[in-house]
Amino acid sequence: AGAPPVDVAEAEDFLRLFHAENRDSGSLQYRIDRMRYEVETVGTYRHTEAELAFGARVAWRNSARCIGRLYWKSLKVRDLRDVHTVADIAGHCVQHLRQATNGGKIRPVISIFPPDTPSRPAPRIWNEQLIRYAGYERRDGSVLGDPRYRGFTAAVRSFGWHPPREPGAFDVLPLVVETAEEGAHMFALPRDAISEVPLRHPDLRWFGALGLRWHAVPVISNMRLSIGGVSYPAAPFNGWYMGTEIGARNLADPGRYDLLPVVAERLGLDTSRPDALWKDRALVELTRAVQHSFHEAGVTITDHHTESERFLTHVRREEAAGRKCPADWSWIVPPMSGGQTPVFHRYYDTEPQLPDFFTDEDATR
Ligand code: HEM
Ligand code: NRG
Repeated sequence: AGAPPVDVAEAEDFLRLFHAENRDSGSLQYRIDRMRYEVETVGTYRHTEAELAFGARVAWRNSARCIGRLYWKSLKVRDLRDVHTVADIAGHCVQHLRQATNGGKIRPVISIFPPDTPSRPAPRIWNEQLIRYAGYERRDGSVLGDPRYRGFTAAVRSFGWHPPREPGAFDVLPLVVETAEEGAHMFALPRDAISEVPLRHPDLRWFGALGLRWHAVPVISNMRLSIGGVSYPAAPFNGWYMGTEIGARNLADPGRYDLLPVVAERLGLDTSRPDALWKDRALVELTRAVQHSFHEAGVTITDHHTESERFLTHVRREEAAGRKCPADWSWIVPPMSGGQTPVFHRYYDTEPQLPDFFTDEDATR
């Protein structure tokens, strides 16, 4: 079924915001009247290109969990509202990867596919990110690869996806794109659209032999972009990584690659007592390896000290512009050395603002 009719009050709030921040955009009253007429007749309205780009940038600006918002105005917006077939959508996701990767000098990009409307439901991308690694559950319950994606991996396998002949810890999963007209279809990403960084440590020679790697660009593809009452469920976006996301979470969390015991052992640490802080020491070396390797590979990455400073600059700028900046402390504070970053030592506005990104239930669940 299609979407419920657009909430006119929310649409009006958005158009007022757009006009307040874009003084040269013509008559507000005329725009509101036209929107109302469209919603009355077809239950939705079409954003202008300028409204769409502004809406996406402001959704980033309002993302309370994002520490990287200083550069919200620089988001490159791809208007793909007229792309409807699963094959074309998948093709544009591949193009997104190439444009965003940009040979390592990563550009923040969002690709906006058709919205949910009463007459036509929006396409959906099942993947949480365009590039993610398979997790293969073994008979004994242990997992090869990323345990976070063992459910998704099982789902695409039952759909007919075959893992490589020799399954590994970093096998890129296929894309799954679904439309009402065509159903769900699977697409392998071309190898040359996937940029990855092999991980080495600046001083520990043995580190490279662990065979670790990570993909260069995080493209979140399962969040719904909401602009002025219109929902865009397929709107993959990316910035670049902060090293802790990979080194202190993806590779370290017990429910993910769980590598701290491995690294600590190679470091020769006493892992028998928590108060020896072996986890903390392993975390630092793992995250140093991430920062170092991305840097050496010429792939944009930031660190939690730099990004915390930038974020507070962003908060100050927003205040100077007379706006509230919603922020969720528990997501903004980095997962290591929190107290050493300035974002730790204060509170934030928590009142959500629109437009924003939302996480809906996985299409696979
Ligand atoms: C979350 C950094 C760009 C929207 C985050 C997180 C970090 C981060 C560290 C927390 C992730 C976690 O703990 O799992 C950055 C950096 C960027 C960037 C360094 C570089 C430019 C963007 C862009 C958008 C965006 C371009 C959207 C247009 C979000 C959203 C979340 C988030 C919606 C919350 C994700 C969730 O709920 O799972 N970001 N970000 N970010 N970011 Fe950014
Ligand atoms: N922690 C996730 C990515 C979440 C968003 N982080 C960003 N977003 N940097 C991970 O893959 O580790 N971004 O748009 O750049």
